[in-house]
Amino acid sequence: MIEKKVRAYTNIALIKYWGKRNEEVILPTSSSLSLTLDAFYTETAVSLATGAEKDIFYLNNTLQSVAATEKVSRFLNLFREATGIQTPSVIRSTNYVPTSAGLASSASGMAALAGAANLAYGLNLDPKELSKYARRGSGSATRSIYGGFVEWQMGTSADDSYAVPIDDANWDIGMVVIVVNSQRKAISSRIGMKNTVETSPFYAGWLESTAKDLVEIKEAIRTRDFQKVGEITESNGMKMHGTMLGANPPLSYWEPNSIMAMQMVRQLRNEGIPCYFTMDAGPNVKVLCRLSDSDKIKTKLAEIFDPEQLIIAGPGQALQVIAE
Ligand code: 2P0
Repeated sequence: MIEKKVRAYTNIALIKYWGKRNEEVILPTSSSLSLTLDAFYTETAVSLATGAEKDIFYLNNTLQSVAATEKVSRFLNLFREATGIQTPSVIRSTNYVPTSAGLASSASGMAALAGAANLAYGLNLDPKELSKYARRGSGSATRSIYGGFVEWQMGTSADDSYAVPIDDANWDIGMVVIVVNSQRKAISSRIGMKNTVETSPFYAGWLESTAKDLVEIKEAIRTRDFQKVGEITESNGMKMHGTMLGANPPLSYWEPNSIMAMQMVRQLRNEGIPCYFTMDAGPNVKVLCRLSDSDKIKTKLAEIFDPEQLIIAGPGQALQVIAE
């Protein structure tokens, strides 16, 4: 039998998602926009296991704990409820992330799982519906259904909060990812964003400002204005981190080398290479650049960082089905 796997690429937000208005079905407080990347992806196969009592979950060829399997099972329950097929599954998932980058994200993982479960349980969801399912696993996974630039529209309810492809990003754009630290972060983004929404006095300002950034970046993408896309990206990411500094207790994911990395990006800009940084819920720094400048940028960054900490990524594609 040919087993079908689904591959989903991860994405990095240029306009960030940082907060939920509904935690149960994962509805965000604002819309967000990302670039799907080709260098990091997850491949997952789900096969119905008639006769098994529970789901069996292998990640990178290793049988996973009860807790990790339950998280996957809760997600697969959405597909079982929708189809009435109660059969458990064997889930085999592999993260393709360059050497210990610490970037194995829930975005590609949950998107690939949604795609594989869609095949196994025969739901036949189209990409829009699939992005709603992926959303229930992890907010950022909503966007990994599509390639290039993708918007996750916050919507008004669980029915209209999904991703929309904006542009295939096929115009000399990419990222250099600086792996400052590949360890698991101490505070998950789920907890970090909840705390920020509940306690940061800056949060109202963030919501107002990020809505404007989204409108402007979409226009900049439409006109392929790289500088504008970069400036908005850098500013939006820093504002998100600003909301965390205002939380109680204050939260920061930065490390000394994160600041060093941002300083080097500014320096590269001063030297005439257009590039802009963004950071997520961790110390790693992602540099948005012209893909054609990425080797030059990597060489410069390698003056301080180990080349193994520097990963070049181009635009990634939409979720795809591949036969084993
Ligand atoms: C983003 N992040 O837009 C933002 C920016 C991190 C910082 O989405 O709770 O793992 O599963 O919905 O998607 C990371 O949060 O959180 C994230 P859940 P998720 O990419």
